[in-house]
Amino acid sequence: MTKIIVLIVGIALIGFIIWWFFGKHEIATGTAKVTNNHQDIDIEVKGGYSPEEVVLEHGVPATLHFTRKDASSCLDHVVFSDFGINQALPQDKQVAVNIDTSKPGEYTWACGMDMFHGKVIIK
Ligand SMILES: [Cu+2]
Repeated sequence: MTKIIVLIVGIALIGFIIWWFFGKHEIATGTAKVTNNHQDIDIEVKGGYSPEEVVLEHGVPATLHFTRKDASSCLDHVVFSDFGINQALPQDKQVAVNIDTSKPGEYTWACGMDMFHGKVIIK
């Protein structure tokens, strides 16, 4: 009996590992809303970024509104190295980060310790 249980647990564990490494992990993508030649999108910061991929329109001034709901100090800064931005995110406060959309491309952002990441895609 014990052998069967060990076998089942073993198979379940292998299945989990395969799923973890090879399964498709969906990335939440959000598209900014454009109103009066300005685009805005809200990003929740809680154990990561949601959405963690943001699509912006090229040439339209953009603002990302970050709200940190996570108490961990890990996420208390957001860094856009391509734009020279290092913005503090006080907990439960919405913080606006303006993004220069003049050049199409992909730009990543990260937490202050470079552990959590997100991406801005300017099309
Ligand atoms: Cu961090």
